[in-house]
Amino acid sequence: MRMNTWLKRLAAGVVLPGVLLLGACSDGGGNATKTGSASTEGIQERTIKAGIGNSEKHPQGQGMVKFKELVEEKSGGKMKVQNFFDATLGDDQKMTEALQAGMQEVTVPSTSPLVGTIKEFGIYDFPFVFNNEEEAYAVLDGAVGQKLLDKLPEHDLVGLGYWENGFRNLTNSKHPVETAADFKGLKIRTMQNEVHLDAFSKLGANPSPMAFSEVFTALETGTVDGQENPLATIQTQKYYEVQDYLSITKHVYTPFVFLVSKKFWDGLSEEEQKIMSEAAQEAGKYQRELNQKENEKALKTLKEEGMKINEVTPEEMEKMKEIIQPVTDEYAQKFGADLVDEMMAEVEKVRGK
Ligand code: TK8
Repeated sequence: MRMNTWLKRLAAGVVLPGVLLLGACSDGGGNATKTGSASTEGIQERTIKAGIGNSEKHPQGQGMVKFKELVEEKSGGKMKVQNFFDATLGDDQKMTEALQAGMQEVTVPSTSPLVGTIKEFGIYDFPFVFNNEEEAYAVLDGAVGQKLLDKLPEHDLVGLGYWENGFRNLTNSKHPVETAADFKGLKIRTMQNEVHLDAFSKLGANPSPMAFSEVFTALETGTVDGQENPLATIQTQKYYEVQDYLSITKHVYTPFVFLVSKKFWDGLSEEEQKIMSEAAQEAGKYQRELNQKENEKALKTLKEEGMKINEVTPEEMEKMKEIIQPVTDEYAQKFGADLVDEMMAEVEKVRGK
């Protein structure tokens, strides 16, 4: 009997380094899928509740479907992701609070409504900073983006990278917006974000902040005349049913940030954290590519749906930018001039290439 127990202990002692070694080997091999299934020792049965505001059809929804597939595959089916779309768990702010409280595990909000928690995220809300996605990626995936993600843990959140919401365009029920003067008097729904509010006020519009899930009804009932979002959202939310005019303003690029509840994260093994992190990044890469494609397609669909679409000339965009500049300058001071300079230097680097 005694001998037997000793043997077992010995065996356990021998097996342990073996498992560690196996883990180390597959890490070095860089094959993420194998890492997950080769050593499921450090992986427990878990259910991850993940929610977003957009629909499953939206590129963000498709990104979540991909995230689910990847987590389940990498964990050998032990970690399950339960996706909730269309703000059924609440809007961006509410879901972020649920993560902080440990009631929900994952959400991927726009960064804009996070400014109430971490003001520096507002640097992404400055209008007309990025000319294209590549410039945005350089900032988000570089040192500046990481600095902001590093601020999340002290607010009970962990950030695993940025996904893409994209360039926002204006829709409204009144008239085409071709010049800065055309904003005058338009009641526009904005996200819950001061930079957006002040920028639209400066242009002469009448902005009001509102949670995403309330937008369609507000447009339909005429509580507001217009809203602004990337084309894929205008399509999947069917805003074209209640909005006649689409103006390609591309006035701001907004990212999504992949958030995990810190309470949940801290209870994960290193292996499980790695699975989550790799899945978020791989799904993010897929989501960005899909988003660009879908935005292009959406323009055609929105035209077919009968929206009257107008471009805004670079000259007019420049004028809009000038009008908004005092707002940008004011908030640059609030968020940290050094941080803003660092962001702009990153953009300049891409432009110089
Ligand atoms: C979805 C939102 C949305 C955003 C907005 O939860 O609120 O207008 O663009 O996509 O994050």
